[in-house]
Amino acid sequence: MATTTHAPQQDGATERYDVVIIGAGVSGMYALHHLRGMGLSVRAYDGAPTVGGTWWHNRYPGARVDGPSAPLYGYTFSAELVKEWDWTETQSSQGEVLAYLEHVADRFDLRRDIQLETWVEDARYDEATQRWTVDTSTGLCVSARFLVCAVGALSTPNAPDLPGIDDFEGECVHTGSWPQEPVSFAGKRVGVIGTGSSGIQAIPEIAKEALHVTVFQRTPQYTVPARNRPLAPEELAAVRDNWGDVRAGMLAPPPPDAPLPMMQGNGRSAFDETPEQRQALYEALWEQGTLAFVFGNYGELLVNEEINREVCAFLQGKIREIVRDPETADKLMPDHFYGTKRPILDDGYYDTYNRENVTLVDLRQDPIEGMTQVGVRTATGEHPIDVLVLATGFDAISGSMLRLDPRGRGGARLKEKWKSHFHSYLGLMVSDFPNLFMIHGPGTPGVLYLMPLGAELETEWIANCIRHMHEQGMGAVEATHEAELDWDREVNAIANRTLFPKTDSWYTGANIEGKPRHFAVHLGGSGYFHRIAEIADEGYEGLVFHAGPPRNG
Ligand code: N01
Repeated sequence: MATTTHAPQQDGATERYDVVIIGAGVSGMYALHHLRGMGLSVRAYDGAPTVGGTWWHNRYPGARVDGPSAPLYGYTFSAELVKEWDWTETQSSQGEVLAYLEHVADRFDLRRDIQLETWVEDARYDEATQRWTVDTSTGLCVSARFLVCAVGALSTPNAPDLPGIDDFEGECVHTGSWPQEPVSFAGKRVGVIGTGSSGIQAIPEIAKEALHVTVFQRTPQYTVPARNRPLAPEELAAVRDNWGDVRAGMLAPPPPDAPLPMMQGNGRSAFDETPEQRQALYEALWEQGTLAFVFGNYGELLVNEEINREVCAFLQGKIREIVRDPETADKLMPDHFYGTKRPILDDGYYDTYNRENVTLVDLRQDPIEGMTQVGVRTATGEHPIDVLVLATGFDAISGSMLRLDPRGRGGARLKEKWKSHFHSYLGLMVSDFPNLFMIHGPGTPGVLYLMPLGAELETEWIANCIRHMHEQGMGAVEATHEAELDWDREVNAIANRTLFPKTDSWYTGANIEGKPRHFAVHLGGSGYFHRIAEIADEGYEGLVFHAGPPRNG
């Protein structure tokens, strides 16, 4: 099904495609594969020197996935791919995930339609031609009927504004844009700002190599042992031999009586068990490690304050057990509801504070005042360092779309539209931005579902919408304002039944100064995908289709 042409056409300086995809990470790669498979002419652009997106940029020591690699952190669309890729650990390292994505790029011949080291600098819609024009950092200007933004939910690094940073004579690196050359910590004094997933993975690894590590912690975090280990061949075989059932299980709708669709828990109610039975479960889950601590827990975990507090107390007890110095243990004590910031897995994080070469600075007591030539200055004095590691996270979910700041109908700017709220319809489309689709945008389950599978399902929805337009002879599609408001109500209604909005986190935008504060993740789990499929089946309620395409469009 080609609406324009399979091969790009030259139109002056402008190449023309049916679809331009921004980003060649997990989502962009699948979007390219799937949309190209429909017969559309598709071109993907990425600023990095290779495919992989997040898995290229986040090469800090200790980076690895936190779900089971097989089958959860891989594509599901090809049973052959599942059969031929041998994951070696239960939670793959960054290097292994990147190698997998490189393999996928070769296996499905994606590279011929991906232009790397090409940053999309501007994207604007022309209502008369119903096309997007895209300018890139290489000077190339292309035109496409559809713009698919696979820009990543966690790909715009957030770097704190540190007074005096330009005077600092040491090295400064960010976990989310790690240098291509290896960073050596041997014999060096290292400062790490940030104790989210990235910091908690990196700190124990850096501490093994560095002369000294000073951790600057603003918010203490709960973390549970990752218990990563080699994947046994029979475990991989069990996934492969039952692939149909495994995939169907991943797609199954949540039970209607689940306390929270995205987290059904172990099927037992905490209130049907004695306090002793509950403690025994927490202990068993701690021993098991992995995200089983969340998903094998009671379904009430993320919706009931009393049960959540009990789990917090259990984890706080673990911190006191592990960390020998009581003052350090006090500083490490989190006080938010467990799971309302992204749950974290670690390999020896709390134990790292028992090392002689690690110091913890509690920024709530002793805030950073700025950088000097030789280190970090806090209220109580100077901490000399040679390397500063910023593990300070991302302008998440909406940040990369805002950085792109596309211009929709009549020059409408996304930054302006999203000044106080990240409105979207289904998390896939934005009113006033016809023919623009997002993958893992605000209003999708995004980061709270299986990212590769979510990308596949969102792409397939987008593909079906494009097919529908083609069949109906339509040239443009966009969401209505009313549909966006309704979607927002739906996202909020689910979130407000949970403890998530009670905590400052990057889910709510609270990690970025001045960012609108609201919870922008759909907590429907697999139910979200059933919901959007239903909307498509019932005739795309909430979308407006405009006739077209115009002649020569
Ligand atoms: O980022 P974060 P991340 N001064 O935002 C602190 C995914 N991921 O890169 O909590 C001082 O979680 C900030 O403090 P606070 C995963 O979804 C997955 O670690 O805002 N401190 C916090 O401690 C994850 O959730 C994997 O008060 C400052 C830290 O920096 C997401 O990416 C691995 C500061 C940032 O934590 C983001 O994780 C890694 C400042 N000015 C990442 N600004 C796996 O799959 C920020 N902080 C395992």
